[in-house]
Amino acid sequence: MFTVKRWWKIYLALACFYSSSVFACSPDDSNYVQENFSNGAKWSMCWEFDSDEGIYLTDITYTPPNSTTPFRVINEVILSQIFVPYDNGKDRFHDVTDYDFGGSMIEIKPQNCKNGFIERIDTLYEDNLPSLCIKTASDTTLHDLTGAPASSEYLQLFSSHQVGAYNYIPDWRFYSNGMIEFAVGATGALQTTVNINNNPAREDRYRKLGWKIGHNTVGVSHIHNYFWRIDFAVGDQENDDVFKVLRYTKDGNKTVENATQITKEGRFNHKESNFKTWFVQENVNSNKGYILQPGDSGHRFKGIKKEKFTRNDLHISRDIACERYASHNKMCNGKKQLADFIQDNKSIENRDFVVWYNLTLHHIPRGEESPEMDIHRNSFKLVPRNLY
Ligand SMILES: [Cu+2]
Repeated sequence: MFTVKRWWKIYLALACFYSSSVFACSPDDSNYVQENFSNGAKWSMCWEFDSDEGIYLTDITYTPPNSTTPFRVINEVILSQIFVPYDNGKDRFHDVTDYDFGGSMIEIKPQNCKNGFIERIDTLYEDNLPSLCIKTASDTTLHDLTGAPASSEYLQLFSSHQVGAYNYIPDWRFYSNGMIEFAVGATGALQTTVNINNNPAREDRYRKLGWKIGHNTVGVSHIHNYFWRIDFAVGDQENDDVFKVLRYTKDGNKTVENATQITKEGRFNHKESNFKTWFVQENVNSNKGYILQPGDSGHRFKGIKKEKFTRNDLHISRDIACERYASHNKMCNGKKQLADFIQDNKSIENRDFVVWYNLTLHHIPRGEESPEMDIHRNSFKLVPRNLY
């Protein structure tokens, strides 16, 4: 067993260190979270609430084991859209911007947040709603070199959003080894089901669009596209971060790394054949940074003509505040979707940039998911490199 010291609010001398002009989020703030782990590492951040995206996180820093210096990683990360087009071609939901994703937060009960703390939030419809669980957990399946049991601890923040029949669970995890995992789980009930009225022709038609989940019902297949907007600030300064594409290519019997620095806004795709991944580096002279390790990337949904924001796995753009949502973005000089934010000739060198990453899940309903659905969870990881 491990003991994790929990410091929700710290009013110590450290405050002046953290609350310098660089850090907008201070230990004095009621939305400040800090977790100290048994290996000596720490994570700290602030959470915020918005009626569209719900919970988002700012000022995320990691202090490696055996260090007393917090290393800044991310200025702000938000869930910037959940786009759910159905295989019937008609239903196309933009859940974050169009369905009050933040306002649809529901109460988290203590049994869902064991060993944790539930923050109360004023949503559009309810004041003081206990709806953000902040807790620590541990992966105890690890073993060390000698085979002795070991564990990896993590800080977890999650909320639950009732959107139609679905419950979406944005889940943010920060591990004691410096790794980050961003995820969305989906549970609740299937949204679109069709009664086939014992009509064989109708059954035939709908079976092609989904799966028979009951005597007289077909669940319509659909895609969950999750988008995150990550404003990195690796190592304090946000304007000197460097973005690189890492490719691992064959050189005879060997596999060698090829790193290419990206200097302009752009669109990128994951490619399994060369283990392609991405690296956000502290600055040109530093080897410290975070690798974006793709998750659930076996398939990509490409939408119809007007859904250009679905065409790529990752985008980079300058950090422009009103460019916030991957689709149905409002009031931003006519820029309505991610594809509008990217201009190939715009330099990101020595500028603050944001990374947009998205995942696709083709959800084919099963009888086992009715009337209640197991959680399906999609995630990706940010993995530290050369931090300690
Ligand atoms: Cu689904």
